[in-house]
Amino acid sequence: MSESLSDSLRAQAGALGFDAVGVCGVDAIEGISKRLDAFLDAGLHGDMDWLANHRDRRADPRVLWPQARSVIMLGMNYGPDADPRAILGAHGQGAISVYAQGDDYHELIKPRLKQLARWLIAQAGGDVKVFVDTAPVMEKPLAAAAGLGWQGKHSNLVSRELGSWLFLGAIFSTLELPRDTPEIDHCGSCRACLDACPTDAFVAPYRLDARRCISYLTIENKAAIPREFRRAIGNRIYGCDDCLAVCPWNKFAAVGRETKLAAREALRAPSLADLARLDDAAFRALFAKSPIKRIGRDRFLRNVLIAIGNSGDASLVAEAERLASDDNPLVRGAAVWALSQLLAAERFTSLATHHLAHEHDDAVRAEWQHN
Ligand code: B12
Ligand code: SF4
Ligand code: SF4
Repeated sequence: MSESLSDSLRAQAGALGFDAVGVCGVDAIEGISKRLDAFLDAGLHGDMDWLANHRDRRADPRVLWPQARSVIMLGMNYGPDADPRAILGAHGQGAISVYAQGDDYHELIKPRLKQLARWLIAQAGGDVKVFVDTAPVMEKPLAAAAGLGWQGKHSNLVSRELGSWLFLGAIFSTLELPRDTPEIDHCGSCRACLDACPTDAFVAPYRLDARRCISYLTIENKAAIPREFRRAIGNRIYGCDDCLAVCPWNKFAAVGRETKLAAREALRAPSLADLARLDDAAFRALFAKSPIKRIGRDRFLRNVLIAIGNSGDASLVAEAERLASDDNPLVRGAAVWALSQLLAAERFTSLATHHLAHEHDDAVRAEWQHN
């Protein structure tokens, strides 16, 4: 590819809404499999079995697609217009992580990647495949190799120009494209992200124990949230931004320019009482086109009830009491925990006696009996 094609690729990517673009070879992350194995063998991925499947493909783009010669990595800035930590601990409101306050980035970025890929084929030929998030592709190390930034101690990609708020996507191409210079680590002695984590999820710098991460606990985890993390979760009801938000490199971050990724007013500081009343249909309507719809009403209400339990707000007792009789045991169990936090011991014990008479789910019974 000529330099001018390289320049036009950047211009075209910019016109399609991407804020960062770089190219690396398919051999750029040789040696990463040791680190992936170390992460998986230590069980740090929890129940995300899909991360452990096809390890060889994930660790090496050449195994995923032998014809590929280059990887074009794209970044889209979703920088927030306010500090996402401002809502933490807010009375009666839930905190939704920045990435989930707008439209689902998967649905936005994939068509843009395809458009860019089609443009590339029209200009220079070759064949392409596009990926965002869900394929066995290690997007962060590839983006670092393509010069978009470096993996910070929180393990996400940090850009000198854009800070931490970048979604990543990849185009694999059969063309030999000129490569960019990999970015080097600029964390230095900083450890702000490691110290900011509410659940102590970092076993070491650059090494996250996903099982302790609030993002995993509130999004990926399908079961009850383990007791040891419930208080620390506070009012975070979907994902967490603390380690990103604290990074000093965000002083260069700009507000994202893609309006579809901007926060919906209804999701900036939603009322826990309103969320607690969502049935399936209302959940689907509120979260149409949002990534939150993926976890479904029951898991979402589980999260809302943890936040209600942490609210110290007696006016929310009625919601928790009603949900202690919900059809779904995951919701009932979380409602019981919320009641255990909000009610005086005597009142809780009397409710427990009443509910235990007809509660058949072992996990929910255990919640009633725990306190
Ligand atoms: C699984 C996953 C998760 C899991 C596990 C996260 C993790 N750190 O692995 C959970 C559910 C916890 C999660 C949470 C989040 N995620 Co996520 N997630 C992914 C996914 C699908 C795969 C990541 C992966 O491969 N993990 C496996 C581990 C082994 O990989 P790794 O983190 O690169 O591990 C490296 C380090 O351990 C390093 N290492 C180990 N030892 C050492 C030592 C030294 C000295 C060094 C330098 C490095 C080093 O080497 C390993 C290999 O590179 C990617 C999409 C994709 N396909 O890549 C999105 C992705 C990483 N997530 C993303 C986002 C936005 C988030 C959240 C911010 C969402 C939120 N607000 O709640 C949080 C951030 C939490 C955090 N601190 O990481 C973005 C990150 C964008 C960016 N700028 O980096 C991605 C890329 C999705 C996307 N397409 O934009 N996520
Ligand atoms: S997203 Fe939150 S819980 Fe997860 S590692 Fe970062 S600060 Fe910790
Ligand atoms: S907060 Fe500090 S240690 Fe963490 S990623 Fe940013 S610069 Fe690196």
